[in-house]
Amino acid sequence: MHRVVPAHHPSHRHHRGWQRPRTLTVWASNNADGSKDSYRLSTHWLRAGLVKVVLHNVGTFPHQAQLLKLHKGVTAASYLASLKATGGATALVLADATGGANTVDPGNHQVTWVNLKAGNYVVVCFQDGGDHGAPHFVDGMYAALTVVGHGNYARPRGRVQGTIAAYTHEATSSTPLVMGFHMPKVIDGDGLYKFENTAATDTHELAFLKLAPGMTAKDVVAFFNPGWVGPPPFTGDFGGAGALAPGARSWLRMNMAPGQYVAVCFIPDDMPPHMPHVAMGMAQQFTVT
Ligand SMILES: [Cu+2]
Repeated sequence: MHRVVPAHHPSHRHHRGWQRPRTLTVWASNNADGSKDSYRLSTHWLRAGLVKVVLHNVGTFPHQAQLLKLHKGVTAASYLASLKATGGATALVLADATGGANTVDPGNHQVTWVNLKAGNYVVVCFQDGGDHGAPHFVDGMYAALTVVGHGNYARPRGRVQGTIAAYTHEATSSTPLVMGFHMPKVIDGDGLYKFENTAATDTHELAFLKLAPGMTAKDVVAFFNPGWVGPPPFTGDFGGAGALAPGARSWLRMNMAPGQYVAVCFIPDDMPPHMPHVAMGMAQQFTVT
C-alpha cells in the first residue's frame, strides 16, 4: 500500500545541506589569446561527504580544477589577493589542498571523487599556458565554493583497480630526500584508481603527461631542470587527481589512450629554492593499456 509521509514528518525537515548537490561540474574556458580564463560551475554549494568533481576543458589551453579549503578567517577574495601578490606562493599557507581534477588538454575531461568537510573552498587553476605566461587564476580562472552539512566518509561505487601513493622519504644521515609515486606499472586507461598522499608534511598532486616517443621519466625530470635542449619530452596533459594535503585521499577515473605516460607533481617544495617536485625527481613512468 502506498504510504504518504505527512508534510510535518521529521523526514521533511532535513538539514538544508542535505538538499545540496554532491556533484561539482566545472567547465574551464579561455579567450583566443589566453588573456582571459574563466570557470563555469554547476553549483557553488555542495553537501559534505563524498563529492564527484568533473572537469571539462572547453577552452584552447590546458586547464585544471584544484580544490582548496580555506583556513579560518581567509575569504575567497583575500586568498585570491594573496595568490596574486605572491605569484601563488601562499597557496598552501592559507589553505589546504583537497583534491579536484588535474590538468587536461582542450576537449578533454577528468572525473575525480573526494570527501569534503563543511567549509569555505575555492577552485583554482595554477596552469600558466597562454600569451603572457601568468597563472590562470590571475586571468579569472578562480571560483568560490561552499560545502555545508555533515557527511559520512565514503568511496565511489565500482571496483578500485589499484592505488597510486605519492610519498616523501625525508633525508637521513645516510639517505637523500626522495619523492615519488608508488603505483602499478600498468594502468587501465578507463579504470578507477585511488590516489593518496602518504607524505608527513608535503602536499602532492597526481598529474599525467604523455611521453614523447623514446622519452622516459628521467627526461621529464631533466626538462624541468636547467640545461634541457630540444623539444619537450612529453606531448600533452592527460588529467590526474588534484593536489592533496598530507594523509588525504581521493579517487579518479582514468581517461587515457594506450601508450607510455609519466605521473608527476608540480607542487613547489616548501624549502627554498621551492623547486617543483618534478624537478626534484618526482616522476614515475607507466604503461596504459
Ligand atoms: Cu609533490
